[in-house]
Amino acid sequence: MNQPVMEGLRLNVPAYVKHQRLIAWVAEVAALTQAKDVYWCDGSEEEYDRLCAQLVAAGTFKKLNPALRPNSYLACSDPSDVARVEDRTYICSAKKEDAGPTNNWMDPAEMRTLLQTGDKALFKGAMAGRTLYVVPFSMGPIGSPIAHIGIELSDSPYVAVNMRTMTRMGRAVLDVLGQDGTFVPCVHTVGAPLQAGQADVKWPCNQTKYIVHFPETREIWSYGSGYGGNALLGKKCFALRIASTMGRADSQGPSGSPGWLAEHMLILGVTSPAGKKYHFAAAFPSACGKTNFSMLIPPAAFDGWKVTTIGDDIAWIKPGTDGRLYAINPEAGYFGVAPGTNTLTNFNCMASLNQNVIFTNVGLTDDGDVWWEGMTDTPPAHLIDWQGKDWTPAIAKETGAKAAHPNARFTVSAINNPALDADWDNPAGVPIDAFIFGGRRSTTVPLVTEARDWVEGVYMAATMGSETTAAAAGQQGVVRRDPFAMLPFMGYNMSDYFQHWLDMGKKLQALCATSGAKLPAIYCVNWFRKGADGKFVWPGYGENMRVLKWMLDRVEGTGQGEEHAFGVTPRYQDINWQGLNFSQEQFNITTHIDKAAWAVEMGLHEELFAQLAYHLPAELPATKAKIEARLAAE
Ligand code: SAT
Ligand code: MN
Repeated sequence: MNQPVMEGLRLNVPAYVKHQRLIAWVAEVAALTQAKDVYWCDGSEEEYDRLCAQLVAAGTFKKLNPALRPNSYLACSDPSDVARVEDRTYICSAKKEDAGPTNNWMDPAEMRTLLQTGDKALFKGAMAGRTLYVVPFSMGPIGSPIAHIGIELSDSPYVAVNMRTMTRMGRAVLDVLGQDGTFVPCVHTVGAPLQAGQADVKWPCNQTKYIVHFPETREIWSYGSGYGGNALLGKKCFALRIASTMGRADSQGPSGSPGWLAEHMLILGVTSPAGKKYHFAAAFPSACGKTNFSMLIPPAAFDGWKVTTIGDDIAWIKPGTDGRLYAINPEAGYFGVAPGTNTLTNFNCMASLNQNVIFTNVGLTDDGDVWWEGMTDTPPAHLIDWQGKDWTPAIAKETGAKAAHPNARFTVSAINNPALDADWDNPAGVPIDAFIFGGRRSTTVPLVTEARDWVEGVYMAATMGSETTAAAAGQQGVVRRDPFAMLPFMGYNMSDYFQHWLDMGKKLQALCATSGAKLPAIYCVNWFRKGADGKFVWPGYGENMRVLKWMLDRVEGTGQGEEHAFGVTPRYQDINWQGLNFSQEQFNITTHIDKAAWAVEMGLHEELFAQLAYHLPAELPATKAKIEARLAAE
């Protein structure tokens, strides 16, 4: 039966859908949520245009001036729905300790009562009056052995069109799924049912929000938000939280597989003038410049060097039999932060945004284009801000009103990026030469430090701190520990994750011993140190190439540096300064190790380890003791 009919609701199953379990699940969710009808996304351009036109008619989208920004739209969200909600995000593993102390946890049975089965279950009737969109998507190239399929059932057409850009979405995915393929079920509702005759609002959502993961059954249920990582479930929910549990589970199975890693990392390629290609994977917390770093343009002094983008946010990393780690970008688009992006900070990104873009929460200029803080030196004389209010530079000065929300975003396909790497879509992935871990720290942490070995690198990543940003709801600018930049995205116990990294290191080392390959080097960076005047000392952006080059010299065994308590840092003369006026004194500010600040920092590492004591690998406190002994001796 391909067209089951439920009370007043046709499932509208296309003839090409052969997966009975999928159809039964769609029917079940449609019945639970009382969706008005069901629409199966085929992923075509025609469909995208139609859904966008529908969003324009509903007032969710404004079509931008086609002469200035062809085929592009602006969505402005409800002011309460502008970022990920970490305090509403749950890992509902059967055992609390498997979620660990860094995640919110609720007993899965209790959560299911709350969401699905209880008298007042939130999903009951949640899609009334709305269409349920079936969004089949592949994380990774369709049909690739490293890709995984998800199906998102959402009552948000905004989600459907964003998913088309951010993932490989549509009919081709269902073709691969066939009659019985495995998929991660993702259910999403904005939580705003419509009564008969009730008019819709431009951005439906609910004050109550739940972003829920059931790791054992690999399910995602998201309620109440239409925004970003809360609603585009392929991204943080699947590609990080669920995928991280999948990668570790693989290492525990009978196959003897070392498992794999799902990381909050950009992936970039660097090609030398001689044509030698290197790959970096770099983890930074949200809104700390991953997109900019992944699209970096080297300064003029690095003539002949080229940086290319494989991914800007997420990496799935698998060991090869040669002991090298191969990374793919599971996504197909960028959901990047708009404010601060301009032709100087990220030329390639600005070029990517010329057409076929969905902007969310930026300002609308009088000629029907977009603007955000930092886009141009001179702001437009007037615009409509992201909250629909008149905005002028004078108003901004007086009230502090922003044209764009600080977490305003663009959604754009990877293929728009002029710096896209030729291997970005290669199912085999790219071999990683070095990992970079970077927090946003105005003090304490030096510009760049190389770990002396894998364990020291894992220690650096595990103890990383960063000042909070607008990407998550809550207070900003507060330093918190953000291990591996994964704090909000870990799908299981953080200490077990540290162990997985350490175990992986050991297994890779054994493989490398046979193949002659080298383990990736590990670096810790901080672009964000401030001087006494409160300004950033390091110029960042394209100038980060100078730091990348030092890392490559180290990888090649030619780069020099100075050993200190935490690892190896370049001396002033070890970096190529050609074309940049950056004094030894400025450099010292970015690299200075303040003993008192580090005593405080080590206390914070201690606090983190106390919090993560359950299953904390012994190597980490042992590394800490070594660092402390070195600090005391210096
Ligand atoms: O909202 S998202 O999770 O997609 C973006 C981010 O916080 O990194
Ligand atoms: Mn991110």
